[in-house]
Amino acid sequence: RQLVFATNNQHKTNEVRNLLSGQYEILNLGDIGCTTDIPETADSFAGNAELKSSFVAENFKLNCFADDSGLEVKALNNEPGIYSARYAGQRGDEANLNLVLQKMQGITNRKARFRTVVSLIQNGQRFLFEGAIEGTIRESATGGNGFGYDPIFQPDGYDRTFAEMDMVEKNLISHRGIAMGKLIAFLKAQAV
Ligand code: ITT
Repeated sequence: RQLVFATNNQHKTNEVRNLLSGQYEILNLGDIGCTTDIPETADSFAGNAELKSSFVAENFKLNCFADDSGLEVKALNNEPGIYSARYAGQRGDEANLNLVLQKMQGITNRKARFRTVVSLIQNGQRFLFEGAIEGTIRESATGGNGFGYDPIFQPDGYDRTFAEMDMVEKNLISHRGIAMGKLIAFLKAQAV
């Protein structure tokens, strides 16, 4: 069975493929020949996730799901939030995480959370699934796995960053893992 994941992000694709391996073949935007950079102009994760999934549903006539996600840092008024992918002005994980580290210099409240909202469009109907994980922002980056802000995010209850975990361990606790778990449960409940 195939499921279309409306993303250009190869890291997200890999994480979701790992979660759904054996159950679904995941096709991302590249796999369905969608070369458009879908505009993300909404003011929330849910709104942007719906823009991405709607674009594919309308233009490709396919059921699909999309993920909009990001890092919310308490002391930075929940920035970078929906601007996570381009916080430092353009795409680039290193520049983005360095900007967070720079803004957090001297700040003792290091609380942060990762959030994901998944939008599913199924036969014209829309569904949302959310996941979040609480943690703290490290003083410096550590670890080589994952992507984005993983090297500076330490989930509560762990002494390692997401970038020091392998994909399976991160997926078990991450915002995306939680949201995808809800999507999978929803799809399973339908498959009677
Ligand atoms: P698509 O829109 O094509 O799915 P994107 O990278 O543009 O890919 P978003 O608009 O949802 O995705 O931006 C999410 C950004 O938030 C992402 O580029 C990372 O910088 C950050 N992010 C999201 N999930 C993350 C994770 O699990 N680990 C680290 N950083 C993450």
